[in-house]
Amino acid sequence: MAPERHDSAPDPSPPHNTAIATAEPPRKQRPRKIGRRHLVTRAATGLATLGALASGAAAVVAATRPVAAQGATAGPQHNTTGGHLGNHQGLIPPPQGALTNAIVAHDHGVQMTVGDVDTAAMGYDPTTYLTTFDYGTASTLPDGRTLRDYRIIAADKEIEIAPGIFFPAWTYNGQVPGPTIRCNEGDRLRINFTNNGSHPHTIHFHGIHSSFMDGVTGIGRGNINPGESFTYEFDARPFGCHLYHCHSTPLKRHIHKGLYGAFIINPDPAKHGNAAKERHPDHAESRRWQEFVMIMNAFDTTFDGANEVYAVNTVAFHYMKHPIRVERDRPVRVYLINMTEFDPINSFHLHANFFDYYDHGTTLEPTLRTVDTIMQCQAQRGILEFSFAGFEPGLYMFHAHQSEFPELGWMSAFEVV
Ligand SMILES: [Cu+2]
Repeated sequence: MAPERHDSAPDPSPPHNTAIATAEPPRKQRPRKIGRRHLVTRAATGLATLGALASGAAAVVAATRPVAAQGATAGPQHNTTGGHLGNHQGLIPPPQGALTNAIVAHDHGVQMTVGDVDTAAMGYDPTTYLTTFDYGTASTLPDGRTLRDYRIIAADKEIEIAPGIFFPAWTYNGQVPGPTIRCNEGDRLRINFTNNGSHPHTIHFHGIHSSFMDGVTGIGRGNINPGESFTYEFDARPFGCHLYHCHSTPLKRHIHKGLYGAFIINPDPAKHGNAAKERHPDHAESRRWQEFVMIMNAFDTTFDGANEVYAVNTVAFHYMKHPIRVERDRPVRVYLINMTEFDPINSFHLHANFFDYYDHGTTLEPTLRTVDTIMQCQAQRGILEFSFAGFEPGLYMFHAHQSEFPELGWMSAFEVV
């Protein structure tokens, strides 16, 4: 059981930079209650693992003392794009770039995790995930249509969702979210699925297909038991921003453990006209766009049916520490999906800008225009389109607007250059 920190408790694990930490002026140290649990804000010393947490600890990580960063300045260091991001205390380690100098917190404000997860060890990098699309292995059917074969393997795997916080996930292809499956409208898809996990699983696609291929417990092929394989086969329709996930029971546990991914079907310009070319990589019109896949997710690290860590694409605060680079003269398209379990909704708010929104991505005309906040229930999704053309270069935040979620990890930034 991990010890919970109290005012009088000695620090069982000193911060990396003891010299600087002790040079700080005396401050009253007390755990900050952030939402349901205390969130981690300390050096990445690997001080807590899920096993310890699951054994009864009340806090995700029971330490809140800010760790001074070497070289951090004592005075304000305001960025030109966001004064409230000024560096007053140096709560995080030395930043990686000039612009990221601005990403620090007031001592009375938003906190974030210190250090970074080991993306190499995890075999998954949220930055790479944003722009990685799996088009499968393509071949041509006798009728001239494109056939795409995909391989998806379910397996149990421990993943790092915040520095030192490990979660025993169930994964598709060893990552959470699973790979982004992408194709063109009308393609024939074959999803070769093998369950190497410890529980029965399925793949349920949001799309149009037969009952037998629906990938739910008790209907059609139903559960794929450990060691079994099955090939889901159907045509890619309708175009849009969709998802896939396990539909074994209990559903909330199978989803929350990490079995989900994005499923994008590009619209066919032959059916829908020139506007479809903007979203279709085979056409030059699409190439000016900067496309990113974002799945809003969360993790219940104590298995009590409530989340402790929130994120886009799994790792808390990843895009605050590694802002998403955007060229301001090229438009941005975000494929946004909510896979958060246990909370009824999640949301996306963009700072200093507005976007057009395409609910489910199934239309080529926006379903909402000129909004800066959108909410989604679980499995709802849509496409956001916006531009920073003419904007001042700098950092532009985006985050959930349920204020608890950003404080627990769902806080991000674009770096507009
Ligand atoms: Cu499952």
